[in-house]
Amino acid sequence: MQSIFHPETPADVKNATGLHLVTENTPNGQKVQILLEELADAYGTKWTTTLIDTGTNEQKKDWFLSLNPNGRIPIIIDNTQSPPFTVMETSAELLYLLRLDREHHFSFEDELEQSELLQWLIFWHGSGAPYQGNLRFFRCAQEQSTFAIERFRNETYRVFGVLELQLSGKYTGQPKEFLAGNGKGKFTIADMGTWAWIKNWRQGGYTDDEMAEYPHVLKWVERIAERPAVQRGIGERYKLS
Ligand SMILES: N[C@@H](CCC(=O)N[C@@H](CS)C(=O)NCC(=O)O)C(=O)O
Repeated sequence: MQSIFHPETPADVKNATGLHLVTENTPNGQKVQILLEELADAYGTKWTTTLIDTGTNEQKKDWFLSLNPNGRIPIIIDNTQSPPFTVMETSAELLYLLRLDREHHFSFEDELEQSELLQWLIFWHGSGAPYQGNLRFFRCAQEQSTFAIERFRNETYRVFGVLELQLSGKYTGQPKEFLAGNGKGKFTIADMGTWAWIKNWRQGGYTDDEMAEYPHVLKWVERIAERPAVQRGIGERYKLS
């Protein structure tokens, strides 16, 4: 079978043993960085990391595309599998890493609670990240399109409102600390996937007054930001020097 590695694959990627993460310290990279850091605290999980700078288009080179044809970070390479197994797409990566969450610290044993986790994980992956990502893209674009900016600004804000409904318990009578799970919920990969993006709400150009409409979302952002593993997951280890 052909190797997943290319002649130009960087040595630290090719020679890695165990779990390896190719990432950049952006919201998508941070989703997976945070879970790995949480797994390290809970189970002593170990992994190695290659940081790339997507500004240089490293992710469009053959060595990268042979690991992820979509040419985007992050990628997991699991060298404990033979041959090494690659995982692309952040939510699939979070779900893949749950194999290490033997005691269900960041997921659920109960099928219905796990379904809730999947609903919120996929809701963000499909309806939050693309809107917020496009909002940033069009706000930073050389050619300014008011129509596109307004569209993605409104949709992202609407999605924040959906999370506010879930966290406030407006229609269920059950305020929640985290997106999924019975009662007040439990901190899971659904929160990790969503938080890595929403914490950057200021970059979307939203005002304090606008976000004050979503007090439960703001409290949830703060609650998650307090976790040491979350702080490490967005911290120095992932900054290119
Ligand atoms: N749907 C993908 C999105 C990944 C993604 O957009 N990653 C960005 C960084 S946040 C990237 O690699 N951008 C570089 C590019 O588009 O070439 C996922 O969830 O993994």
